[in-house]
Amino acid sequence: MTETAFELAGRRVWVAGHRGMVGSAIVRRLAGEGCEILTAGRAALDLLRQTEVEGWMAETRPQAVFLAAAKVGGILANDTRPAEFIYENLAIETNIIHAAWRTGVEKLLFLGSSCIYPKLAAQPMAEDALMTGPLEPTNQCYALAKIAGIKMCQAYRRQYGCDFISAMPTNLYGPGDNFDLQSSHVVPALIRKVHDAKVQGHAGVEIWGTGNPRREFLFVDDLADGLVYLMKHYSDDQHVNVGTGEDITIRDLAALIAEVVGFEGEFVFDTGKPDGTPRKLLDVGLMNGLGWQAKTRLRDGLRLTCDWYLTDR
Ligand code: GFB
Repeated sequence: MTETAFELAGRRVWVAGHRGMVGSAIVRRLAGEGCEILTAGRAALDLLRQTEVEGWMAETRPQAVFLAAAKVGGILANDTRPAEFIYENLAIETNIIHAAWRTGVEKLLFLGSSCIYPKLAAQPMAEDALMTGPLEPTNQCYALAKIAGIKMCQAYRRQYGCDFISAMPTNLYGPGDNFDLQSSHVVPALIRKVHDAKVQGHAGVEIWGTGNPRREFLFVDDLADGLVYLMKHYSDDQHVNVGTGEDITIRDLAALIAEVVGFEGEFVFDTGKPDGTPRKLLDVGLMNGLGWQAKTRLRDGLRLTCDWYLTDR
């Protein structure tokens, strides 16, 4: 770890994946940093094509990169489309990390996910739980791609001296999330289902699985703040967990969303759908020790996300 701050002011900073929930939050967070923000839309740059990525980076010469571009989705999308998740994530990270080395990027931050840890890892999950046991089957293709990304950053640091770091966020939610019921994560899915039930006067809302799994939820603008903090203050090959350090059952999450939305009906559990990992709670001791903590309470973040869904989507 180095204490030396990496200044963003005056630098060209590429946010790869700027249209996604995480990328757009990073762009919002960078607005006050005095840097030049670079973005590339899909029509201009296909991240799955190595020569395009190398050509674009050689031309635009980013000095720092937030690698937030990824194929992401909820439990069902991961379980039913594993080829897309392994191929697209491996291709995107390989293309960008390799081109970052070739074009002399000064600092790169790669984003993973808490699903890199073993299905039955001891809770809360510290960074050293990586590769200590079998992965959760519903998302192992995504997890393997993300583990490869961490290893690439470590390898390029070791062999070439690149200042490439990795952050592992817990489950995320917030403005800009995907509200499609087949491919989304649980928070946007339940906001949409609960809101629709309220408006249409339905008495029940369906929840996948048993409602017993526990998850930790981080508001995406908190994540963006943590990522900028790491970019400026952290330089090491150890990946860093980013979360709140608190978790909740899916059943209680649903009740909280119902409260925020103002829905008074019942929840019905579809146990034909997978639960996934029984519990995913990150040990955030390393990140807290670096001087950063999440700020947004779950209830407040859910309110902001509902507002965005109803007004800005
Ligand atoms: O958010 P989610 O899809 O992600 O599901 P994972 C979390 C839990 O909520 C699971 C339950 O136990 C789901 O069965 N759930 C209940 C629902 N109702 C719903 C619903 O309507 N929609 C959804 N989507 N879930 C993903 C991974 O796992 O999380 C990825 O597949 C990634 O790889 C991501 O790590 C953060 O936490 O289960």
